[in-house]
Amino acid sequence: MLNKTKIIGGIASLGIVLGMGTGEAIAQTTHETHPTSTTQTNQFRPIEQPLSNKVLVTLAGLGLIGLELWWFLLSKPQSKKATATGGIQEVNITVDGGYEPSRIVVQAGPPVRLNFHRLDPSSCLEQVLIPDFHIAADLPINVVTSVEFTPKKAGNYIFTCGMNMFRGEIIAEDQQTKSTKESNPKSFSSTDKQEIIK
Ligand SMILES: [Cu+2]
Repeated sequence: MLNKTKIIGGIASLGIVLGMGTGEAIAQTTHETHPTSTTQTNQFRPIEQPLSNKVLVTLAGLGLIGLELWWFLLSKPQSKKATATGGIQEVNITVDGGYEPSRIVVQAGPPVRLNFHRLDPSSCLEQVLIPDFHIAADLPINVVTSVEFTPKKAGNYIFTCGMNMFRGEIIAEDQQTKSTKESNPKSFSSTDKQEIIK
């Protein structure tokens, strides 16, 4: 009895081993003829990709890295020049996930009015601070809030949200350096001089 079961067991195990062997052989032969059927037998078989695909993926990756570098290191925020209306230099700023524009160019001397239009519901942007002019203004949502100050000296002034997470820059340029750049000092006539004195 014992011998019989041993023999039967031995035959059975041999059969399993043989079956596995032939099964693999069949899988290998089918691999050669039908490459798509191998995914069922071996899940983690490396898939051979053509060189063009490898090059394409590499280039796409490098392109994305380049885009990130440009975004964080080279892209400059949009700057906008203030428009003078009635002696006041005015700029409209949209507050939505930051400040747009975030770089404002004004002339040193005349007063400046910044019209903040807040669209962003996040509490982060509910306040705007301009420390150099001692301004801390609340910005209600969907409303234009005007802030006025006078940059007497040329320079860069920062404005931020209440938590100093978003920021913008006010660049006050000197009027004198600007006017000498625009007009040629050699061609000054007497009438030009009179206009400057005025
Ligand atoms: Cu904030």
